[in-house]
Amino acid sequence: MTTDAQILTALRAADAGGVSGAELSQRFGISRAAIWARIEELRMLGYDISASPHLGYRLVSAPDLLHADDLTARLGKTKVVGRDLRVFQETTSTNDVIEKLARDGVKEGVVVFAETQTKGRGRLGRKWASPARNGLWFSVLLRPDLRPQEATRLTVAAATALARAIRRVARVTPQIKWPNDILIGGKKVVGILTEMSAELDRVRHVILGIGVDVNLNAGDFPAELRKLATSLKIESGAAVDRAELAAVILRELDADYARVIGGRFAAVADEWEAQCLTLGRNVTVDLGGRRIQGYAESLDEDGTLLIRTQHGRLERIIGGDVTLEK
Ligand code: BT5
Repeated sequence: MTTDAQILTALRAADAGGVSGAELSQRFGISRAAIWARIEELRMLGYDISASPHLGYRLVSAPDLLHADDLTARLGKTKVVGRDLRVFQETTSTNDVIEKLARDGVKEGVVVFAETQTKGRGRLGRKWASPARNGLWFSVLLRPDLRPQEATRLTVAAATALARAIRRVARVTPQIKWPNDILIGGKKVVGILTEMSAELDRVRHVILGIGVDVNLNAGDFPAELRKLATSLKIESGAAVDRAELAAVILRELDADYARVIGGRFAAVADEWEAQCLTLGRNVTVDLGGRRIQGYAESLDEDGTLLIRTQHGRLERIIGGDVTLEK
C-alpha cells in the first residue's frame, strides 16, 4: 500500500475522532513533516482534511473523483479483486488496458478504472457511452481455473454482485436481464462485457468490463439512448458517492468470484434467479442471423440460458440479444 493509501485508511478508520501526526508518523515510519506534506497533496486533490492540536487530522469530506489510493483505503482487504487498483483519467477502453496487462503476465485481481473512455465498447463492437466523471467504467482481470464453457458463470456472478451493491448503496431495486444487463424500471443502468482468452479446455484469462451509469442526468446520455438508459441518480433521486459504490461493488465481486471458483456457483445462480427479469417469460433471442423464440425456463450450471421452444425442444443459449415478450 502507498503512504497515501495508508494515511487515508487511518483517517477513515479514525472516523470522526481524528488521528495525530505523531501517531501516523510512528505507524508508517516516516517523519511528521512527510505526513504533513502528504496531507497537503491530498488537500490539493480536494480532500478536506482538518487539523487541530487536540484531534489531530480528520477527514471531513472526499472529492467526487476516483483516486486509486482512496479506493484501496475504502476497499480494505479482499481475496483477489482490487488487490491492485489503477485509475486513468482517460483511456480508449479499460478492457484494452487490462488486455495488455494480462499479456504482460499481471496477477489476477487487478482493476482499472477510467474517468472517461474514448472507445468504450459493448458486445459485437457496439459503442458504450462513457461520459467523464459521472459513471463507473472499469475492468477486472481474472484467471479462473474454469473450462471456457463455464466462463458465463462469471458474467452471472458479476451481475449478482452488482445488483447487491446497487441495492445497498443507491437503495433502488435493480433487475437482471440475461446475460449482461442490469435494468431499473425497464431501462439499462449497467452493462457487462466479458472477454475471454482460452485454450481448448482451459480459460487463460477473463476480462470483466463493467459500465455503471451512476450520476448521469438525462442530458448526459446520447440522444438515441435516452429512452433506453437511465442512471442511479435519476432513479434514486440523489447523487451517489461513486467511490463508495466502487468499493462496495469490488467487495461484492470478490465475494462472488470466491463463490464461483470455490464450487458454490449454485448459490450465486439462486440469487441471480431471484432478481432475474428473463426467466419465466416468453422471449426472442437474436443470435445474429438466427432467432429463437420460446419460454426462458432456467439457467444451467454453466450460466447458460435454457429456452423451451414451441416445439418442446430445449435450446442452450450462451450469447445473443434477448427481447422480452409482453
Ligand atoms: C454491454 O454491451 O452492455 C456491455 C457494456 C460494457 C461497458 C464497459 S465500460 C468498462 C469496460 N470498457 C469497455 O470498453 N466496455 C466495458 P451490449 O449488451 O452490447 O450493449 C451495448 C448497447 O448498450 C449499446 O448499443 C447501446 O444501445 C447501449 N448503451 C451504450 N452506452 C450506454 C450507457 N452508458 N448506458 C446504458 N446503455 C448504453
